[in-house]
Amino acid sequence: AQLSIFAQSNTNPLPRIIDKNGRHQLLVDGKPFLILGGQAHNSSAWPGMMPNVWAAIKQMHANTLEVPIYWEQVEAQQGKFNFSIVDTLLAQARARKVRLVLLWFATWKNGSNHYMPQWMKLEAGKYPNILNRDGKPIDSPSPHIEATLNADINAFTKLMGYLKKADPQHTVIMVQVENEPGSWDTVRDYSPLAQKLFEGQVPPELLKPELLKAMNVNVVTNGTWQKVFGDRADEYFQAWSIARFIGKVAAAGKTVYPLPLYVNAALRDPLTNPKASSYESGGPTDNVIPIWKAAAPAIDLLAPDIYLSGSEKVLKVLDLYDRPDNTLFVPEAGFNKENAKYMYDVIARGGIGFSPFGIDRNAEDPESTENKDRYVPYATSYALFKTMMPELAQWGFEGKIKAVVEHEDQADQTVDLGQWKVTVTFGSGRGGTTKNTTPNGKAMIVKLSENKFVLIGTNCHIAFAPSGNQADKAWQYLKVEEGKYQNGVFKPLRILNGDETDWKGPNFGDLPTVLQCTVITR
Ligand code: N0T
Repeated sequence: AQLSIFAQSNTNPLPRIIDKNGRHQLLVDGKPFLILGGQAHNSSAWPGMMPNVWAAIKQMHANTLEVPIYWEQVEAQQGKFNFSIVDTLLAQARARKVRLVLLWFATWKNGSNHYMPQWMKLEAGKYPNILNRDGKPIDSPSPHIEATLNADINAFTKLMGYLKKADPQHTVIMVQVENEPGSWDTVRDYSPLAQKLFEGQVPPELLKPELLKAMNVNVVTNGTWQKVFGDRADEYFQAWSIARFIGKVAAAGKTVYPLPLYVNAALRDPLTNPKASSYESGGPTDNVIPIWKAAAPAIDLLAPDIYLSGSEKVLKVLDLYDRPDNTLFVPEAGFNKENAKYMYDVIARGGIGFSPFGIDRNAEDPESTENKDRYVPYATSYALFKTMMPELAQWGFEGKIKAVVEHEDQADQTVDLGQWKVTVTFGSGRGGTTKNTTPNGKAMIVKLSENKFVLIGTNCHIAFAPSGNQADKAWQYLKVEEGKYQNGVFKPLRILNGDETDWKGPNFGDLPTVLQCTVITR
């Protein structure tokens, strides 16, 4: 038996992302997977810090930990690698049946070089930072330096090679290459070396008509950055340069061990097309996704870090990163109770996962109201989703789910499902007479067949009305069952009726529940 277990784990297929009809799915061990994640704080990937991180993962019922690997730690001396932290993380994750997403904190961490090893920091001439328009040094590494690129490639390929050997069971399912790359405080590098490149020709990869059209740029066949891209030239040059660099690091790592790889973005306001001087320039912000795709084909997806607030902005961000050529994944979201609802929209879009940032803080004092407030909305959803993960992932992949999240105005929302119109009202009490104290209501409506639905939600009511060619008919619930999925089968606990369904439809409280219902016209 021992032998066959090992044999199986060694032949498990690699985690990968598949695409169909412009939608996406993450497969782990060949099966649909959702990352119900939590990210550790930046300085927590040290053995002495891990107990709190694991306690937080447990409290949250998360199935995946996102955790950094620090270049400065694994290659403290040039050319001498020590991956004992990887061993520690692998062993501890396996003991808890939790998967890992490793975050390669290397040349860029939030736009700076702070995770470069000391031997690099001490050789600023060899591994330089960039200069702003006035020639002043900026706390951000240059993407134009061969020595920096080669050093990062060397370290990253060593990490991927180590994983390939140490992790035949694929505890690590994905790797983030760098962290929020780009530059704060200058739109691009103005060093003489960069200036020369900037005055050169735009590379042919960016002169494709579809790409230029997608970026609202007049199609031209050649020219300088300034000529082709006008007042966005500085930012696009920075994006191309950084994406090229990271694309080469990713490609080298992938050749050694082809796990899915991604790059995360410090976002810009998605609604106002602000100037690049107001956000981190050169990272994969929504406006430069086509540049990143062309420059870094080894990167599987570009992922938004959600620190903006307001449902209009956040939902717009999810829409901008959910594309036929980009799988939606939210690797970081501010760890607050408002953000948990967006997970529903991510799943409905066929996104592959969600993770609040800085989870270990809830383990410091798990009983404090402040911490409970923050993590319970994630914990309750994760606990439920874990029981029906393959179903949720598959429904999302097939486009069967509509999600509704409560907006700040707390207004009712309707969803059109062809023969049925579904109205979601927010609040509690009979018919939702008591408004939610925060706009945290959320629902998923899964259309199993024309008249049969799965409903999942909190802090709302969900009601049906005949629509389309049956619009004038009367209707009723034939049956509403509350229950749970177990090994792919819905197991009813009870039939809901009377007060539990009569007042604007089934009533969802603070704890997410799963209902299966059939509706009829008459
Ligand atoms: C995030 C996190 C961590 C409109 C901040 C957010 C993490 C990094 N950066 O706690 O440092 O490693 O990825 C940047 C937030 C920008 C705010 C823009 C407001």
